[in-house]
Amino acid sequence: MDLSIVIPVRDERANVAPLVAEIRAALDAFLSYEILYVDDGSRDGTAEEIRRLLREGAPLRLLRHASSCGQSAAIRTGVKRARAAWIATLDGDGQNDPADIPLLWRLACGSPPHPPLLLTGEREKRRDTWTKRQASKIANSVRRRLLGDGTRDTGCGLKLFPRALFLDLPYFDHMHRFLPALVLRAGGVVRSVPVNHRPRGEGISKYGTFDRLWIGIIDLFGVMWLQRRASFPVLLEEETRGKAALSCRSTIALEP
Ligand SMILES: Nc1nc2c(ncn2[C@@H]2O[C@H](COP(=O)(O)OP(=O)(O)O)[C@@H](O)[C@H]2O)c(=O)[nH]1
Ligand SMILES: [Mg+2]
Repeated sequence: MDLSIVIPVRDERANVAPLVAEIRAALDAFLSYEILYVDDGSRDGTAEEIRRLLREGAPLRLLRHASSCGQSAAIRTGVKRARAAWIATLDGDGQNDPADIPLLWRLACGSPPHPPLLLTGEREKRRDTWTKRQASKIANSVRRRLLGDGTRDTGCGLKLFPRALFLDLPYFDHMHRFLPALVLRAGGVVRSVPVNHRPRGEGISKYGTFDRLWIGIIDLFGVMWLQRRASFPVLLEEETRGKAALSCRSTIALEP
């Protein structure tokens, strides 16, 4: 299998079938993949809808949290259970366009395995309310300046990365919005790719403007602290019994 597509959802029942149809249309002839829906305590019948599609033979897996633990937790659950070495994440409300995945996949395939690569979507034309766009603009520019992660838009749900890279990153609530800084900290490289953005399908946003802003400030200081405390040794050698000596590099070590 080439790719695991991880979709965190809370109360997105009406958006599941259209998104799955779009993913199939974009990827069926292109690569082998699975779709992991991570349902995070939905109360609107999202899980039932995923089960219905599963019964119809869609290439789906359903993972459910016992109660709502947040978007980052859902992404991590999906990545942990994924079967492919590469992960794509997508929002479950239809704002990301699955037709962008082949482009990201081609870029990933054309890149060397080291240093590991995070491809992150950059929403060129945001299809959100004016307030959300302004709040996001301010948050993105403060974050970029303080973290120096060179990424204009970290909030896009569409990303592609190696599973092993993600699992090596420090985990905390809302960490999915700091992936570029965390990947750079781990010695990886980050490339932003312009992608399509669309209005939300059905339902309402799960985030207010200000709840994310306040917690985002705390997270920002947390990530700055992590950046200052980073230390990744380059593994030069591993000697075992006998004379076999292996010289290799840690998969995500910084070049000296
Ligand atoms: N698993 C999980 N997913 C969430 C949660 N909050 C939001 N999401 C999902 O994350 C994606 C982005 O959320 P959304 O409400 O569209 O945020 P917005 O696009 O910034 O308004 C959607 O797929 C949501 O279903 C949550 O608490 N848990
Ligand atoms: Mg959305």
